[in-house]
Amino acid sequence: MSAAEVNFDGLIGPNHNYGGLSDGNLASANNAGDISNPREAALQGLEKMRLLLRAGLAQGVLPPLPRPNFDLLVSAGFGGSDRQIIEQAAAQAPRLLKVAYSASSMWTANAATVSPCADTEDGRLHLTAANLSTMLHRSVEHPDTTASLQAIFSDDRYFAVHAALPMHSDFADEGAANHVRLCAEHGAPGVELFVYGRDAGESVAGFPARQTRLAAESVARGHGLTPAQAVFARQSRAAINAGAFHNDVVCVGAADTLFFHEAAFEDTAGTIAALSAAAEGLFELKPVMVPAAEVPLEDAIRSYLFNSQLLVFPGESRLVLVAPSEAQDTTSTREYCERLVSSNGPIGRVEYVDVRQSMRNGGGPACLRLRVVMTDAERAACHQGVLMTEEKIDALQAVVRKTYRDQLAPGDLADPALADECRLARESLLRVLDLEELA
Ligand code: SUG
Repeated sequence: MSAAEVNFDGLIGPNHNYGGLSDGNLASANNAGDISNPREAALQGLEKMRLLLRAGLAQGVLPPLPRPNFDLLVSAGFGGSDRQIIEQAAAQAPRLLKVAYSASSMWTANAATVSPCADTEDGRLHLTAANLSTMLHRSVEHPDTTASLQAIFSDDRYFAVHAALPMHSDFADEGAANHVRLCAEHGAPGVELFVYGRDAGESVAGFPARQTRLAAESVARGHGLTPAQAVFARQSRAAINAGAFHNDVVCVGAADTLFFHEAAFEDTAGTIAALSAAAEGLFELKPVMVPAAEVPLEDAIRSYLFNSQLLVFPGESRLVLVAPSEAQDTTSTREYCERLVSSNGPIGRVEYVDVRQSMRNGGGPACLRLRVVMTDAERAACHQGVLMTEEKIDALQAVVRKTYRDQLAPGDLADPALADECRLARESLLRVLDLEELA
């Protein structure tokens, strides 16, 4: 069956700020309290989308969620008018106000886990919203994310949108950031790799492990994957404790290629053997392991080399790695990339992109996108307003230029005018996407 990968990027909201909310995410911690530039952030994200669109790839977006999250503030006992809620929260619970204002839905790799129809028992495309239960600011995303997914993938002849798993640490789920699909070509049956950091009920020392094996297995079952197609691998504790809070900080895969750091998995040989066995008869796995001697784990995490998009570009015989510009600025990763493309391996080119505003919160090119492999019929059946054209990118950028601030300091969240600006900006974006129903 012929199918193509559509990357659904998170449209970065006007509330993008450096809240320092994510324990175990070094960039978030290091930049906590800095002044962000929401306008530049959104424009950078949209330019990345334009690059892929111009290369002939299909590009979608997921809209930003309504922020501040008044429901959360009301749950915490604040009441009255919007202005009063914000003023009280700013005075009494400033951290909670940051949580309510987080723009973290931009990282759509965490929005859901997706299995294309070629892999599922009922032949439909399955999406499970991630509960993101580990971090408070992320745990409140899933109801609105599910609503967005339902609005976009509403035709149940083609799509099954599953609600998030139960909100408990045993079911901790961070979506596609811990999931890699490998295949001969997008439309062919694939092998799905689920990476987890701990078992349900297990407590681990150090930074939080945000994905459990139980969550991964539950998603695979819900999607109707055959056991032979699903591989479960444990992320290494060393990687998590060095700051790889999701597997996609140390690993990315596409088509028949898995590109990963030596320290990504607890049992590298076992993981590769299990993937190769699952791939038998479908494709021959091409593992590209980056040794710590060439790229130290710290450099991999600081530069986000692996948080790149690995893409089949039309007309190019080898894969293209769309990497953050930080990987070009870091000597070991830049030199590694030069060797990588001049070898005759499966990755033929590296394209660097500037998504620095997002990177400073720990979100690289791969965090910003949710991969959805779709057949032509599925693409025709989904909501057309979110599929990008250059004109739509221009229109979104015009809204951003007109409505977003170019500076946002943590103290600015106390300004009740910001809440109105965010609402109006989001409404204008939703209008461009023909998604006013989500307003
Ligand atoms: O969950 N950062 C996000 C980054 C998510 C990156 N996604 C992937 N690796 N797929 C997180 O830690 C920081 C927000 C703040 O501190 O204001 C934040 O949520």
